[in-house]
Order: sequence, then structure tokens, then C-alpha cells
Amino acid sequence: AKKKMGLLVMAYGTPYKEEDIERYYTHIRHGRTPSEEMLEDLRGRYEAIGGISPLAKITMDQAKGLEEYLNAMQDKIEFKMYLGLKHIEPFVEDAVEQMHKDGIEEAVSIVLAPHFSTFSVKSYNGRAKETAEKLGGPSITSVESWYDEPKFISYWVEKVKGTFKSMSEDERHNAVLIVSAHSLPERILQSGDPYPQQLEETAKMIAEGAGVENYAVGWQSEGNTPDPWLGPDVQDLTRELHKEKGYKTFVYTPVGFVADHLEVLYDNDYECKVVTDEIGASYYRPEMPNAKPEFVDAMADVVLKHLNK
Ligand code: FEC
Repeated sequence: AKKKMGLLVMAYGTPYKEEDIERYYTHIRHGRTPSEEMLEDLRGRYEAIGGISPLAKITMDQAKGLEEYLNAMQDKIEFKMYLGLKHIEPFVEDAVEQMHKDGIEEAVSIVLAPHFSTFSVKSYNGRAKETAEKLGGPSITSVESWYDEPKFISYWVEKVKGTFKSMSEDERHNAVLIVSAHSLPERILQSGDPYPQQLEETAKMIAEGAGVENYAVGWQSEGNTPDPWLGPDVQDLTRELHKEKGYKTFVYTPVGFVADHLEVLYDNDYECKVVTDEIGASYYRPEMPNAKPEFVDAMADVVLKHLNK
């Protein structure tokens, strides 16, 4: 008989409708209500990408796709997927509680973000394990990072190659690849967080794989708080590289994310594009993985390799 196992897929979460924006933002801010001005600003950004984010549907498609694919590709384990979100229901805690109720004794967890950091992956896994311990099960084994998974790298290598191929000769000659992830407060560095190092490695592997010589690592979407955040910010980096190296074609790969959502559709497609327009450069942003079969395949490999360790 097949062994039954919970598949806890964790992701950031997004407002389902406009009315959810305030409580979602409040949750992100650890319970501190945002000012009316901050709230208006966030509402405006959601408005600019069409009113609400496509992330809820994409996350569900990724999670269901992973469950189906894992169950189809091997016959030792029957996976049952539970979705647990960081900032809106179903929360990570809800998912673990449901697994417990369903009598799931063992589970594997994966976060839909490739790079480990204390602020992201560690906090998701910590919340899951704490809940499981309180309830007395299931026992959860967690994937910690998958920034160097070969199929994940080759997803981006193919996309980057395709983008460079689609350029005119002149554009290609003056092009640079910008590889980015969500910025975090600089204080993560004090505890030796591997996040920046992992992003560097992802960037190097993609650039080498795609045969791109000019590339740079940047940070994006930093929060609205007084702390210093990891830099350079991708907008500043764009201006700097244009000024210092004369690049005229910018290719953005926000590889710290895996879906189309506010941080990509607004922070890249609007904010970075404002800069490339200003300096008269071309803007390219290869497609995000979303629930594409080659990406689901990559995640499945990550989960199975983790279980076979
Ligand atoms: O709805 C959508 O389409 C957007 C979803 C979304 C994703 C996302 C990913 C990450 N965040 C990370 C860290 C932080 C830190 C703060 C912060 C703030 C926000 C705000 C919104 C938001 N984040 Fe987010 N993030 C998404 C959305 N994030 C909205 C609040 C307004 C703003 O600042 O823009 C700062 C919190 C604070 O104020 O103290 C820190 C990290 C990721 C990538 C890893 C992951 O997906 O878990 C890290 C998607």
C-alpha cells in the first residue's frame, strides 16, 4: 500500500478582494494598522495591476499542480496537499490544524520561494512546526531552500536565452541581466543569513547557463520602514549601470519570486519600466514560472530529493 503523506505548500498570500487589503496589510505589519496614506498607496498599486493580484489563483494552481504531478510520477507515497499562507487565510496554522484533524501523521513542507532567509522560509517553517507540536502532530520535514535546483535554474536559463534571442543585434550588444529578490532589512546579515549568498549563486548559475556575460544582482520591493534594507535597489541599479556602463537593454528576472503578483507586475513592470523609459533603454521581463509544467516538475524534484535524503 502507498504511504500517505501531507504536502504542506506554503506561500505569501494576497488579498482576495479589495476589502481584504487593510487586514492583509495589518497582518504583514505584525498587527500595526497602516496609516490611511499607506493604505491608499497600496490600494493604488493593486488598482494599477487590475484591481487585485492574480497571485491567489496562481498559488493554488502551483500547489494543486505539484500534488497531482507528485502523485502521478511515483507510486510509493500518496501526497495530500494543504495550502498554508503567511498573511491571509488559509493561514499556515489552519493548514497544519486541518492535517492534524485529517489524521495525517507525516508531512513534508515546501515554501514557494527559492531562497532561505530567517524572515521568510524560517518563519513559515517555524509557524508550521510550532502548530504541529502544540497539536501533537503531524511530524513535518521541511525543504529549506531550492535556489540551486537544476530544473529551476534551467527554467530561467531557457527564458533568458529566449529573451536575448528575441532582441535586435543592437539591443543584445548593450544588454544586461538584472537578477533580483525581495529586499530584507540589513540586520539579517548580523546573524549570518545565507539569503544574499544564495541569490548570488542563483544569478551566477543562470548567467553562466544562458551565456550572458553582463549581469548584476539587485534587490527590490523593500518595505516602508525606517530600517536600512539590502541594496542596491533595482531602480537605482538600473540608473547606475546605464550611467557607468552605458547599457541600453535591461532584462529583469525577479527569481526570488515564482509568480506574477504585485511585486513583479508593479515593482518591475511599472517602476523599473519608468526608469528604463526615462533613460531611453529597452525593458524586458521574461515570464514568471507560475504553474508551468516545467516549474511544477522542478518543485516535484525538490520535494522527492528532500524525502530521499
Ligand atoms: O498581493 C500580491 O500580489 C503581492 C504579494 C507579495 C509577495 C511578497 C513577497 C515577499 N515579501 C517579503 C518580505 C516583506 C517584508 C515587508 C513586506 C511588505 C509587503 C507589503 C505587501 C507585500 N509585502 Fe512582502 N510580498 C507581497 C506583498 N514584505 C503588500 C506591504 C506594503 C509594502 O511594503 O509594499 C515589510 C513588512 C513591514 O512593513 O514590516 C519584510 C519577502 C517576500 C518573498 C518571499 C515570500 O514569498 O515569502 C521576503 C509575494
